[in-house]
Amino acid sequence: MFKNLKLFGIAMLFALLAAALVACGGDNNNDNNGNGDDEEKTAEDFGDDVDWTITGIDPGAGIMNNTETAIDEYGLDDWTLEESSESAMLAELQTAYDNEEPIIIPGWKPHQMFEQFDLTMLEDPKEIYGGDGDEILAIGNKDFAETSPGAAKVIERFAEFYDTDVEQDLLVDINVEDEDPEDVADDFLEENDDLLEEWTEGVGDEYELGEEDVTLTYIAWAGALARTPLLAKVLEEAGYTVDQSQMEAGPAWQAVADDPSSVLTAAWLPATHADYWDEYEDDVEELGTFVDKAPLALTVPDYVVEKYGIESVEDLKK
Ligand code: PBE
Repeated sequence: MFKNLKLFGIAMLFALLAAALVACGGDNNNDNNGNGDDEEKTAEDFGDDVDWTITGIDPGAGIMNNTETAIDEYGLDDWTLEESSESAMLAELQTAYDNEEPIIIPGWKPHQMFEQFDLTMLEDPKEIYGGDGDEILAIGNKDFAETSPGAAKVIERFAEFYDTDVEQDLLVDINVEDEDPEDVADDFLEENDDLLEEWTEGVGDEYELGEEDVTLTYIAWAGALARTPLLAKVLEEAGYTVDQSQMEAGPAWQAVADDPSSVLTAAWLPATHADYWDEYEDDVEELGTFVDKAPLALTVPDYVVEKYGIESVEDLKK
């Protein structure tokens, strides 16, 4: 009996040892090979899995500056923000999403990416990205309204009508249905000739045309690529010759500050373009608000939230 007990004790010891080994082995599995897919991963695993890299866009974008600020303010010392362009970022997002691979990007609405993918905007308790969202504005040179009063009136009316839903529809037609932005604008105006009439009413009459050459300055971001050609056509219908001029964000703000015939169609205020506003506010003025609440945030696919348990920018800290 005693002997049996002793044997039992030894067996128990082995069993415990074995259990301990399995536990260690389990951990290793999770870290080192792909077998841990079903297991809960941590925010730190997420950092490792994306090489501590945020896939960014063009360096002039305000959301890039704000992301650098977020890295500082949330103490994300291990993270780097990679610069590229919106289209390159979207291509990477598409590939990651197709393969259910982790990725983190600066995101904003309205944007077709929220139509194409299931995405989560991470919480930003410090409101580095401006809380509820920015306004998307038409900003003209400070002399624009005096130089081309009719155009200023058209822009004001157009912007008053325009909103998130209108933009989201244009974005989907262009980027999901793959339609040409000029055709999308033509179709819109064909279907809404009553609006066109409203927007151009009294222009050249009650509201003088003034200087007839107008430059719409924009940046190659999806929303601007959708709304600028539409506004250009409306202004042409009102009697203007419109030049659409694509630039990087910094030069775009500068061009509008310098040129009385110029209007920026992609100003995000008060948060995202705060630096540009501080620099140029004396030389420009608001002509209208296209979208009154456009939120921005670091953004991940929903499967990242589920797999790594990340919900807030704070969770990215090592
Ligand atoms: N964006 C799109 C811009 C504003 C519009 C968010 C990339 C920016 O960050 O400046």
